[in-house]
Amino acid sequence: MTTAPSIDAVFDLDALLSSEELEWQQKARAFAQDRLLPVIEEDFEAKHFRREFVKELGDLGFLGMHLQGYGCAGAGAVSYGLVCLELEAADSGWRTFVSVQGSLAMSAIHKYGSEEQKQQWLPGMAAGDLIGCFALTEPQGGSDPAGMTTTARRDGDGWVLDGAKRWIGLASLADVAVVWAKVDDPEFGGGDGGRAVRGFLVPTSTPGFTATPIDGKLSMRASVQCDISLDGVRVDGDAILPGAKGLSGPFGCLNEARYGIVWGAMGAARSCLEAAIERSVDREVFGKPIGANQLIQAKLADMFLEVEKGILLALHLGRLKERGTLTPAQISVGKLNSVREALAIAHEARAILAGDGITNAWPVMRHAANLESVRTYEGTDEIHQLILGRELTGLNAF
Ligand code: TGC
Repeated sequence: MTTAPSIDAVFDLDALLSSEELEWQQKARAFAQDRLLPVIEEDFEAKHFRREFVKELGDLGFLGMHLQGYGCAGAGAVSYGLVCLELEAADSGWRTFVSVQGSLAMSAIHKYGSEEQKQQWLPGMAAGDLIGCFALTEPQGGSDPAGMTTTARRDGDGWVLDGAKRWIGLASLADVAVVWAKVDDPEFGGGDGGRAVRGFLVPTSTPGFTATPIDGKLSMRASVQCDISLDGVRVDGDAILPGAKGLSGPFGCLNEARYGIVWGAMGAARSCLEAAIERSVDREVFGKPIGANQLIQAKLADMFLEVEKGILLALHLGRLKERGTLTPAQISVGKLNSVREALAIAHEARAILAGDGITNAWPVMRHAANLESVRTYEGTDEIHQLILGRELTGLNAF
């Protein structure tokens, strides 16, 4: 816990939020402080994902909280963003869990599923009784989903899925996987490039479905990312998501997850800034606190500017989302800026903490390591630069 003055008091962002939004934020902040922070360093060290927290997150209403009906809270986009910010201030792994469950897996079912599919999966997922994962990225890379090689072959009334996915969050713990694959049947878009991409709801107990946690990660150690093997996985005909036709299906879910990152990364940044301020006040070198030096104050001021600008940008995007006008290019502005600035802040904070900054006595190195994953998933910096480049020039440079 910081003993330095709260940065919240300097720049009164609360004045821009409704009482309902502030309540969601306070609930998430309390969960982060009471449940996550006491154990997160130990879990990061031990590579341990605390499954029991999933139910608690469900009880708090955080899972699929921006969705309507089916046991979901139906909260606004800004409320959801604030929850992402507070969870990621503790650890990116827990914001990632909420994103994968709510923004990816549940959003896919909510946006594109049949009524039966929604009834079957969403209430249990909202409650934290069931876990979902989102299987899009493949071993050769995640930037070009149009090039996926996973296939879904028509087999009588059903489908048979074959292929491999990689970096799939929570897959080894999940009950259901939203698997994106290219279909062969022309009636479903087969043979038409990106339009042949369709989503399938695959219970993870289906024979031929195997999820293996990826070991050796130096980032996101308190959460689980997996390789998935799909080896002749047979599902019924009604496993296909009827409303997702082509790549716009998975991209529509990525928009949701990227939006959460815009907020979440600023939580990690805020945590790093708070650590840097605290240490600046209580560490004395040359007979005075290091924070009394102009060079340190200049760094803190610059870090503070980027945290506050990043949150204001997130808030602007959230208001656009609530109006229904938020575009993919605007989300790219936020994802690119938030993660880039959060990483820069983490690095600057690490330097201010000097040697202590590389230890787990402070959260900074853990945030920096986690943010390397956040920078890479849901569209790398370079992908978002190119999305913006295309927006600005009308020219496709992919
Ligand atoms: P493009 O030709 O631009 O578009 C193809 C179709 O998709 C539509 N579309 C979108 N729809 C909704 N939202 C968006 N953001 C969309 N972007 C494109 C587009 O309108 C078109 O629709 P239609 O109906 O005309 O066919 O496709 P492209 O192949 O040129 O796209 C290029 C690019 C680079 C923008 C795209 O491929 C991209 O965004 N790549 C990055 C993908 C990415 O973020 N991958 C990482 C995923 S992270 C992950 O899988 C792990 S989940 C987290 C976890 O489990 O922990």
